[in-house]
Amino acid sequence: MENCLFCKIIQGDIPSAKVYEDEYCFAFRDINPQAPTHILLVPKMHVANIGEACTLPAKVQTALFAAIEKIAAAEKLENGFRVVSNCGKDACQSVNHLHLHILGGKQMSESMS
Ligand code: DGP
Repeated sequence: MENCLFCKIIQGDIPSAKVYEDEYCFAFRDINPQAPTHILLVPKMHVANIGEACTLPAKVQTALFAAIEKIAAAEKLENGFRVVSNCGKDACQSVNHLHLHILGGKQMSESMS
């Protein structure tokens, strides 16, 4: 997708701190971390947000969930982690390419809003 920040990161046109890549997914450290570990996991195929995730091929959906598990293990998040995906204006989504925030490395609050 032209003019998509995360498509440019996936293609390597914009540098990032990559932590994981496979045929369908790419993951990199958030530029503005909100936890000791804060990773963005994205599908290489462009969709705007999690509200459109069902349009991704099943193999891509499966790869995303498998990647969460691999990244959590690689980052040693054995005490737990949180996965967040902001969707649309009310959720303050700022980049319109589906991304899953993987947050961990500290005790988080029970509040999610
Ligand atoms: P959201 O607000 O849910 O759309 O999250 C977008 C995230 O993307 C936000 O936490 C900051 C991160 N971000 C924005 N621009 C860049 C960038 O150029 N590089 C990296 N690594 N992260 C970025």
